[in-house]
Amino acid sequence: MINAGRWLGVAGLGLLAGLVGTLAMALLLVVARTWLGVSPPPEALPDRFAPTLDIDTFFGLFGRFGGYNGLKQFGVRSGLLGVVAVGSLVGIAYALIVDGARSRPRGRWDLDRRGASFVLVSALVLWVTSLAVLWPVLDANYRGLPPTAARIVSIITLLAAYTLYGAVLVSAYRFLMRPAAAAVPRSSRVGAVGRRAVVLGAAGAALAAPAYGLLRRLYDRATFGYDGRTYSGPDIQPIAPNDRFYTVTKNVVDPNVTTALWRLEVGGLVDEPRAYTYDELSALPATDQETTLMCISNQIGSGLFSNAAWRGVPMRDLLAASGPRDGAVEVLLHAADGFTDTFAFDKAMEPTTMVVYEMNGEPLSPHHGYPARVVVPGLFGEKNVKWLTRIEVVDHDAKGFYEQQGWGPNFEIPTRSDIFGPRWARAGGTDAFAEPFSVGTTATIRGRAFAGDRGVERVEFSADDGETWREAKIDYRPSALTWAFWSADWTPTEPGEYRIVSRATDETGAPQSADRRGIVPQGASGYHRVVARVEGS
Ligand SMILES: Nc1nc2c(c(=O)[nH]1)N[C@H]1C(S)=C(S)[C@@H](COP(=O)(O)O)O[C@H]1N2
Ligand SMILES: [Mo]
Repeated sequence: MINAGRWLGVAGLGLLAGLVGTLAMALLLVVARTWLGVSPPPEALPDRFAPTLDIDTFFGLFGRFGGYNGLKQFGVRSGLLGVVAVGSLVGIAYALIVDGARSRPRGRWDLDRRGASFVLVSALVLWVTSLAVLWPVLDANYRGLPPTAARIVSIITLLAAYTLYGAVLVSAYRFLMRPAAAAVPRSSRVGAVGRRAVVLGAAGAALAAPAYGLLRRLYDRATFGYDGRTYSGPDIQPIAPNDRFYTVTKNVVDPNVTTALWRLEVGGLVDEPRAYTYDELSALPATDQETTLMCISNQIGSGLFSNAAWRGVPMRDLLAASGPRDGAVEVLLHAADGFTDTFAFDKAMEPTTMVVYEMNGEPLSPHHGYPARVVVPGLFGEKNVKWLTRIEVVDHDAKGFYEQQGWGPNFEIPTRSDIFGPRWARAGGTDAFAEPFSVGTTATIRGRAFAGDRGVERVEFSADDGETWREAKIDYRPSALTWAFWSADWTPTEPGEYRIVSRATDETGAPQSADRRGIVPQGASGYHRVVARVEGS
């Protein structure tokens, strides 16, 4: 006999029990994220699928959700909703199954067997599905465990989370439906269930409060404010202060590695795999090296682009200590956030390719890869893997996080130059100086040039959109691995509109390409043009 009122009541109680179970699970997951570094499914899922998108889809989603940050927020929010939805639905289904079997004999602990099996199977199915779907990202650990240990901890945490969910669901529902004494009239039995529902709701709120508090703490560290932060403007320095160095990350919340858990492993195709602690790494002979980093997504004239003085260990020292075998093709780099990237083994063996732990005399900051990152001169930013946990020597052409989307295949930084002073602004795709120039008054145009690891030989300057060129002065050029700062004095003689342009030549004698190319898939090229308005004096 169908009794819609009863059905709804039971479903409601199942929903309540399911939500309390979900809250208990959420608390466990957020505790595990905070102190153990395990990425919960709402955070792990977007990471799992981002590399599988092609670049056009990826950028298309940026457009729909308000940039990379909007997409990240959407991903996390959908994940949270998904968890609540699954937790609620399983709770409702459980209640209906148990309720449909009130007359069935009960097993141990007075549990309905079919209901208990349903919860057990649901938890197992969730666990196995999570492992299957999330497998490639289970090796992330935001506290710094290297990949294999990280994966084991992720697997155990997920099992614990789903088990806890099932146990709390069953207990909560049993608490709600505890049989009342037979003598109690039906009306007050309903009242008893209502009172217990209130008690259970309060217990749920008690679980929700700390979970929310920890979630808030994670949210306060979230990347919404700093991902894609540029270093630009007329006041930029040859060496960027650490807190202004450009920042790019795939993460919603960056790793906060603890050196107690962190290890740097060297493994794969080597005779002797090793794992270094932070103290062991920083006790090795160190090298200081100034090197400029630039993101592949840096538009011409933009500031995903900074220079710093790094201290660390040449990667080839670490590789040599493990004895790489014949047939090594690439190094596959793994990071605490599950990020991976690769470059040629020969590049890894160049003396300037480093694993660094200091930036401008200070330990790396959490956003720039504490405790250790790769610095690989000549290759785009993404190859400079932050929060490094493992260097794996491989015998094939492996693909990293972004390369899977279709970036590359060439990640060598082409020669380029741009203008940063006086101040200019970008509007409708045109860069124009903010203030007018005056006839007869000498102004100094300042800019930067970069040629990967090939070194900037010279920079030329044109005030007539490239019709005529003259040599710019080099103001800063410490080595071939860094940007150069340049300047040129300009005294306009006629009022009007001028197009100021620069071009660089690298130390091999190759000039910067004038071809305008967008950032996809191998980084932008072309001259930086800034429009100058000259007024009569
Ligand atoms: N582990 C990890 N390393 C990473 C990234 C990341 O998301 N995770 N982003 C890469 C990208 S795309 C760039 S451009 C540089 C940026 O380094 P920065 O933030 O220190 O400037 O880090 C690279 N290394
Ligand atoms: Mo990047």
